Amino acid sequence: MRRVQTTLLALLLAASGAAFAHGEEPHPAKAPQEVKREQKPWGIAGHGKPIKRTIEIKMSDDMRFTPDLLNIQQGDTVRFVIRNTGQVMHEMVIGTKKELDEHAALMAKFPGMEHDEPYMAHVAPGKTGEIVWTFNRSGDFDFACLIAGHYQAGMVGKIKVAAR
Ligand SMILES: [Cu+2]
Repeated sequence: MRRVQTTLLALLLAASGAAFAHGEEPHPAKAPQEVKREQKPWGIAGHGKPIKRTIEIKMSDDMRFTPDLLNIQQGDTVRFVIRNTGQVMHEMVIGTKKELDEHAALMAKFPGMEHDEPYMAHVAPGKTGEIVWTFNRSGDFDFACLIAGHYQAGMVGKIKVAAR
């Protein structure tokens, strides 16, 4: 068992190419998946933290999020339950407008580009996805569907994080 874990770890490290000093970081008690805990201007991955709110978001083929304006208190960890009620793929990506603009431009150029980060969820038609995110910084942020054409069609929402 121990050897299997060591081998897995070695494989993961080789795959990610991550610099890793053993013992640098405590292992999380519970990791449903490998989650990058990188501080972003719009917050940090919230997995493992107590959920303060659950917000349901609907994504539809008229290129709308419902609701598309969210008011959140700084420090809150939010679970987004994101339902795709349409017939085509949609996604929810949280970020600053600048970052989403840049990302959308890339997606328009490379429509098949695959990406995965803890602040995004790609949801197939009829399915539900989830994001758990801690809004530890105040400010005005956006969320968007960056699938080529969707962002350009206005598939964007606003998140206002009020300072505590
Ligand atoms: Cu979309």
